[in-house]
Amino acid sequence: MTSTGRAPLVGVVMGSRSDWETMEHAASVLAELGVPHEVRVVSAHRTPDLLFQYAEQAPGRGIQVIVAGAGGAAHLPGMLAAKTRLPVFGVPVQSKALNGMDSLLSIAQMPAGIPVGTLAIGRAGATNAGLLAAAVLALHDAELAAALDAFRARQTQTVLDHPDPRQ
Ligand code: RP5
Repeated sequence: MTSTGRAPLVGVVMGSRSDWETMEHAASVLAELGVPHEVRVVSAHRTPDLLFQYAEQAPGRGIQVIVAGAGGAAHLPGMLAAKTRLPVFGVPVQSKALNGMDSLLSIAQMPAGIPVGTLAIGRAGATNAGLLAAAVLALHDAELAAALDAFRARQTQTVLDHPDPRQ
């Protein structure tokens, strides 16, 4: 159960606690839209058995979309996708050594047959992964569709209300 008392529909998963600084932006946009979600650290390399268990159990627990962030040799999104047919959106976390190019290529270059929807490196990717997860759920949820439309309208209005970048 989530803090709202509803079963989570989105699993926000990351390879390390150190990814939270990035992945909190996926969680916060889901919270803003009222999407029940859970947040878990599941490492492809340090906790491989937990990864398998998470992917296998997620559909039965009501999870409909997985947002997975990882950095460096970022195998988490791809391995989750290999173990579940739920849609997986991958967020490349910006790594120190290679600025996230390693994460991006690790997540994007999946072999044909096991897709991962890959977002941008870092905060923008995490935010957009949350928005994409919400958009998938909104296909069958009119209230959420309205919340997404309102989010976009607010975003548009904010830009229109501040046309001068010096102010
Ligand atoms: C990856 O290794 C994680 O996703 C993280 O981005 C990176 C570094 O992890 P820590 O060493 O900070 O735990 O598995």
